[in-house]
Amino acid sequence: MITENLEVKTKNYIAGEWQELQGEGVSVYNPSNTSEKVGDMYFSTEEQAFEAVAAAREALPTWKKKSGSEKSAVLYKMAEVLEKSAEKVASLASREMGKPIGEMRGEVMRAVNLLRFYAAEGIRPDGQLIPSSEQNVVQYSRRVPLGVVAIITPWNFPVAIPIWKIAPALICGNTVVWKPAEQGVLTATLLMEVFEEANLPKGVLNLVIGKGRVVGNVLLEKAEIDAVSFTGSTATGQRVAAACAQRNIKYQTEMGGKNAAIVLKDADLEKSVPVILGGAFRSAGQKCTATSRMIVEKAIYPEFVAAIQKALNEVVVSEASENPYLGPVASKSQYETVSEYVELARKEANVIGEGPLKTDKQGYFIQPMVVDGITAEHRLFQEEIFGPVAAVVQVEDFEEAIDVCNDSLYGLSAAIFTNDMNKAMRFLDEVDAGMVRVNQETSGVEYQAPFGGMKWSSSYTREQGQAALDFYSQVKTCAIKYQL
Ligand code: UN1
Repeated sequence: MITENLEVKTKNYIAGEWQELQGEGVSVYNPSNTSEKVGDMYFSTEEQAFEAVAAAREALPTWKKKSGSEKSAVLYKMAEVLEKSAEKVASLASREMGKPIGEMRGEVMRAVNLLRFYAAEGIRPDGQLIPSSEQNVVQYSRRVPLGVVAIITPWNFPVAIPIWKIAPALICGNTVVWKPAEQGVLTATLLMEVFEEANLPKGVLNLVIGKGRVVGNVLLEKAEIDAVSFTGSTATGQRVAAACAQRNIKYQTEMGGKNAAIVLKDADLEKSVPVILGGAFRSAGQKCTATSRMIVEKAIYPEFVAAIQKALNEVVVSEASENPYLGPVASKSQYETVSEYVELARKEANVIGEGPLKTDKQGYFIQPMVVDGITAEHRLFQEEIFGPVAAVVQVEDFEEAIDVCNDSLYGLSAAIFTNDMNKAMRFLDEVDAGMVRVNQETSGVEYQAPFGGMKWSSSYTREQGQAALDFYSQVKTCAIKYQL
């Protein structure tokens, strides 16, 4: 068992067996303290990716025949063992990708709850009785599995996102090949060790660690899989969609966002601003649901700016282990990408405020920043930054706020801050986003509700809640004539 603070090493888990990885390793350092080594990543070859798919294929006939309650029992057990190891998983994940430990604990508990939610689906109805137009015919529809599902997950929720894909995939009777993102592979290896204790049947859940261009490529282009669920960048999502469409296999892509918070003139700024900044900056803004645009009615603009400045001074940026409001970004490459936007902001925008940095550790810390003085067409207002940088524009009125909000390639989530019921309802109707909220932050989705975006944010399917069951299954319509 991997124990806290030991350096860990990635391994594959295929057909119920651990597989050591060869080749050149890459050391992983804690983004909160880059002199602390957390572990080593080793990567799979193409052959190993094929082996994982073969294992999942072999396990499929038995797993898909299991009754709902048999599958349910496995998921309940996964929830139990994860809950028991929650602290260990949260601690490693926090050291691997820098999310503050308090948030990481919450994420692990979200995963436990997701496992229980989908475990319960094993004994819920999985079809409908549909009247036939003929006599003496019973007609019904039922969900059946897709087969072998490839699950490709990002690093920003290294525990919750894999689980919100794996749990519904399994309860629907599919077998899984899971490829985590590089910056989450140590956590993935530990999670798999934890799940080993749940006695999953061999080959039902396989972990294959590797590079996108090797393992990802085998899964998308070459191996015999039946579906793909992907969360990550819009550019990669497009490639996933194209590859799957070519092969006519089912896919879902959850991609970027450029989520707006609209602030109307009647908003209670004292209460709203902390909520807006929480949505923008927790997880260092590295959520596809993070607020990165703020659209503010002219009448309260000066008060809004003052409130942002005051609140930003109180934000604590420090190492993830200390449970600050904001930790580092996840990696060197994230640091470099976000820093380019910070430079752009310093050059072309006006910095309203920056949060103070309170650590002496060397890490990938970026002070949260809110800027204005740009138009709604500016790159800072249109491109996904995936870091703690948000931009504000001023609008004349509610109508203009809706237009600016909708003027985006993305449509993942949006929020409005107001007590005006009429405008709040119009916002819910008129904004093109998959998740629309009144007086709540744009991020922090609830696992029991459908989640997904419009426009370039997703492939129109939904994750989580019961909606996930629709993705991980296909419908069969059955009819029996009991008297000819
Ligand atoms: C959340 O806001 O709680 O990758 C979840 C992401 C999203 C999930 C956001 N797919 O950030």
